[in-house]
Amino acid sequence: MNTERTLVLCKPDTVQRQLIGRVISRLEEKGLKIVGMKMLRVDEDLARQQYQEHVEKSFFSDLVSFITASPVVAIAAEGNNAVEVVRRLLGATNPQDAAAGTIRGDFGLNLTKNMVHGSDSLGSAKRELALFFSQEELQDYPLELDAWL
Ligand code: IDP
Ligand code: MG
Repeated sequence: MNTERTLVLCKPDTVQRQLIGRVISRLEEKGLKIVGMKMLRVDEDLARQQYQEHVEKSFFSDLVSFITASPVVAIAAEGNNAVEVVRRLLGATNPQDAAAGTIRGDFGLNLTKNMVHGSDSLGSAKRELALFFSQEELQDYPLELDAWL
């Protein structure tokens, strides 16, 4: 087992299109454990920190306008190789290229408004989780289905 935690964001388009539950279902169905979740408004400062690698890119201002335009839902997801597993669940960055069966492949067509974010490495995951969650906001608990039936 290589248990990891990663950050998933339901971006503003997911919130506006009322698809938050569909994204959460994909994570849960895969067997990932949700260990933190909150709705918040990303401000420009947080957007710059979250997307620091893209500040020089031509699309950066569009990206910041988009990500700050409406609340997002931040999710901390835990599981075996969670970072890579989540990236595969999300699909390619451009929803037009994303495979059917992935979230981006199934729900969108717009390169900027591509529904979801997932950390791209374990290092990014640690950095990004710390941007969105305090230690106290992340839960440690076992999944014990049988005990709850
Ligand atoms: P990722 O979300 O799959 O990791 P990144 O290359 O890190 O993709 O880009 C971050 C976000 O910036 C994307 O999810 C998308 O919302 C937006 N984006 C990426 N490339 C472009 C582009 O060429 N034009 C407009 N928006 C883009
Ligand atoms: Mg990225």
